[in-house]
Amino acid sequence: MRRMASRSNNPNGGKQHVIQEGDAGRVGAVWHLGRSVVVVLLTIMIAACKPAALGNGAAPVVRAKVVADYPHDRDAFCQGLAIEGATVYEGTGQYDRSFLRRYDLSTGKIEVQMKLAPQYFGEGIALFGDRVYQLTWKSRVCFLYDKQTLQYQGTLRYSGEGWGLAAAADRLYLSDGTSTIRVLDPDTFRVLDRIRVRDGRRFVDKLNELEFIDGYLWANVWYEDRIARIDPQTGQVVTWIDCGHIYPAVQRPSREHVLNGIAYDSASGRVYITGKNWPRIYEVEVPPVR
Ligand SMILES: [Ca+2]
Repeated sequence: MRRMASRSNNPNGGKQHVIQEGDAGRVGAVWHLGRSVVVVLLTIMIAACKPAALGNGAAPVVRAKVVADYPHDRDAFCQGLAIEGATVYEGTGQYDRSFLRRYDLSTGKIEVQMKLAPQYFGEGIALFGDRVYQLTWKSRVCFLYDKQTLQYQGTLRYSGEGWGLAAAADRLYLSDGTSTIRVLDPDTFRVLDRIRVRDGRRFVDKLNELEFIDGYLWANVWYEDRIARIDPQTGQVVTWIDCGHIYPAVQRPSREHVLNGIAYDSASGRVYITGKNWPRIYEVEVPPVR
């Protein structure tokens, strides 16, 4: 039995060895598992109970279903995603590596790309009118570009940090890593309102990339594989959308490569998601709000 570990092709021999021994299936062996294995089992049990821990008025969980997938640049540290028809707009982050680019959904071929000056860390983007808006993380400026040429058109200023941005018919929504979403006038960035996002009675923070879809605000949560579908009138999470199976964390080269892109093409009704340095953009179907 002890040789099972060496027969496996898992390069992480140490971890695999512990799991294999615990799987011996003999009652006597259980007493020799040791405290560390018990801790591991307890951790797994607690993790398995996590959705139930959302109880006490918490929103139900639904699962996103992948129906198609498209190329995504593995060097793109996605911070903002917007899609219209066959055209993708993506803003990326990191200092001296931040871009705004427009490319073809099917081929991934870049049509236009603008690089930010090295002192700017790009964040969320949104399409509004004939412009693209691009936030910066800590510089408190939002850059405006022409949607076709991506030529720079101007700058709007805001306080605090910029994380995600989404456009509705007459307003923009801005996240900043807290549980508060600011509602902004698209022309002036004047704050029209603030939404505190709650799941039951619990505030939900680390809200990141945003998209406004069918009257709801969708926000993925930093370092989590789930998307909150939020009622923008009340701030209540009405549904959690589980995306953990789409590009599982164990397949990612870095724990920084999190889900961080939501896009909605209102003409077709299609929803797309991707993440930081993910290999694909996924078109998903999600059950509607009941
Ligand atoms: Ca988006």
